[in-house]
Amino acid sequence: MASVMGISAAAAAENAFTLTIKDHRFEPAELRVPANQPATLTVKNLDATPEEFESKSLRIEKVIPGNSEATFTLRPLKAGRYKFEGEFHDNTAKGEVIAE
Ligand SMILES: [Cu+2]
Repeated sequence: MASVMGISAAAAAENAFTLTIKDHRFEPAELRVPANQPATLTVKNLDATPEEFESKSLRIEKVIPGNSEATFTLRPLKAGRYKFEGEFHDNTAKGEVIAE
């Protein structure tokens, strides 16, 4: 993404992040986003089986069918760590959004 920062609609549009699910693991497992800015997060499930992307701290819970994707709006996050997991494979599918 571009290095333009600042709280504006343009910045929000540029704060777009992607996670993939493959073999029931997230890549990257740690996703760094700028604190205090809105962002969008697209989760691409590359596995053939569905996964439920779930994060209490991010207030997201959604089933993503196999070989599909979903896009979420992240509210502006205070600096910190926000865990997420794939509820259907929570022994392997874990990660954190790190707002900084
Ligand atoms: Cu759930």
